[in-house]
Amino acid sequence: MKTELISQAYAVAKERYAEIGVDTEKVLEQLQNFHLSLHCWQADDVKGFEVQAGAMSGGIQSTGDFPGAARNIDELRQDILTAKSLIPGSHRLNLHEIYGDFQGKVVDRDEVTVEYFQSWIEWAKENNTLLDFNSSSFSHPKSGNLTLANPDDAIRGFWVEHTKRCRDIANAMGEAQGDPCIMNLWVHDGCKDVSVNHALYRNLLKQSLDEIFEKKQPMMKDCIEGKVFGIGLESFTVGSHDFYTAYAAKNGQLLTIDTGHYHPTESPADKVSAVLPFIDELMLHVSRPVRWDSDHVTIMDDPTQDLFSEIVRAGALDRVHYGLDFFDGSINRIGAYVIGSRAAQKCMLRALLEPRETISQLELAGEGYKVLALIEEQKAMPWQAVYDEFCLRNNVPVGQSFIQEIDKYVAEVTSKR
Ligand code: RNT
Ligand code: ZN
Repeated sequence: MKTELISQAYAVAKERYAEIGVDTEKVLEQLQNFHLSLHCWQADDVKGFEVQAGAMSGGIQSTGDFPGAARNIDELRQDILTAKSLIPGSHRLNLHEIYGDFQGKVVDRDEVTVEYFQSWIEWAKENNTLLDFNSSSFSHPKSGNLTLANPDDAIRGFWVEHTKRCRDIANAMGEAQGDPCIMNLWVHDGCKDVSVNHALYRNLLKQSLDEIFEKKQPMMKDCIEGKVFGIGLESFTVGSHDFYTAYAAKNGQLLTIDTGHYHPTESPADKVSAVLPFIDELMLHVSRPVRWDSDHVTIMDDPTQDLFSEIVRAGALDRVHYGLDFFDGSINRIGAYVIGSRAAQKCMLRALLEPRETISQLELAGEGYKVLALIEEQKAMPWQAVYDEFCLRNNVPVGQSFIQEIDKYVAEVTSKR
């Protein structure tokens, strides 16, 4: 694409937005400061690098076996750097515990220490990347249906120990990078069928969380993620959205909103202003549920747009951490990262370009049709020219031209795996 054309289109867009009181230069600056946390697990279908790794479990599933998945830590790092080179801006990397550098050793989850993440810390530093972290309670012989809510003390204790150790690792990452590492806690605990022990399981989960969060960890932040159900655990989820919202509000954790974790007609976007008066910060897991929590690649759909618009409208940009959480094994995985990340950025860009103040005043003045008119008009404003300019300024391919870069990477790298 010709650079002059992009610049000309941007110049026109800048004028058009200036007419409605929006400063695109300021918005471009805001977009530059909008950092996604790229999830490492799209690169290998959530397998990780444990020597003793078994089958995937815990109610989640990655479907498809598109060739070229990362098979080891070096391939995964190379894939992440390639994806990052095609996404404008600077972004964090979100690791799961099972992605440690175990160096051929069997390290059980209750034995993990920061030593196995030292090479990640160094890699991140060399590549100017900040790290986030997750405890991993799935895909393990002790995962079963219940982990932190297990009435068997030995199993519950095992997962409490794992999660405590993960917090130590996250804190060490935070210290090393001079920026708090955000650690997400999600467990699949639930029941496949009717059960009479819901209260028992929830009290056990609360007890486990109390034990886990007892230790103060100044360089990490804890976030907790609920969901509706997992595969094979359809009837009951111990860590539901209500459970974690109440826990986070009472105890000061961050709440994770995964866009695939609600009932199909429930709006994740609507949670933002509902919980922010009580919860200081949110973590997002931006994904795309198709009929269930399928974790399809994020696109610019209405739910994603609504979510980012609600954050901007709530003035909460700096109270939210922007994690991605999709894993599609049926398409090129680098392509998945690039499409999903760019879609999230475009939604954020459109949210930032909205003439909020004007629309807000009209709404307060009771000018209903004008509010609707302006919101409708925004959809056809030249936001795309602003995004192209953003790519150009960040030296990444503009528009669809990232496709040929991925083709090249396939030819040179992933097709040889
Ligand atoms: C599962 C949760 C969880 C996982 C990752 C791998 O439903 O969304 O966040 O996807 O931790
Ligand atoms: Zn999630």
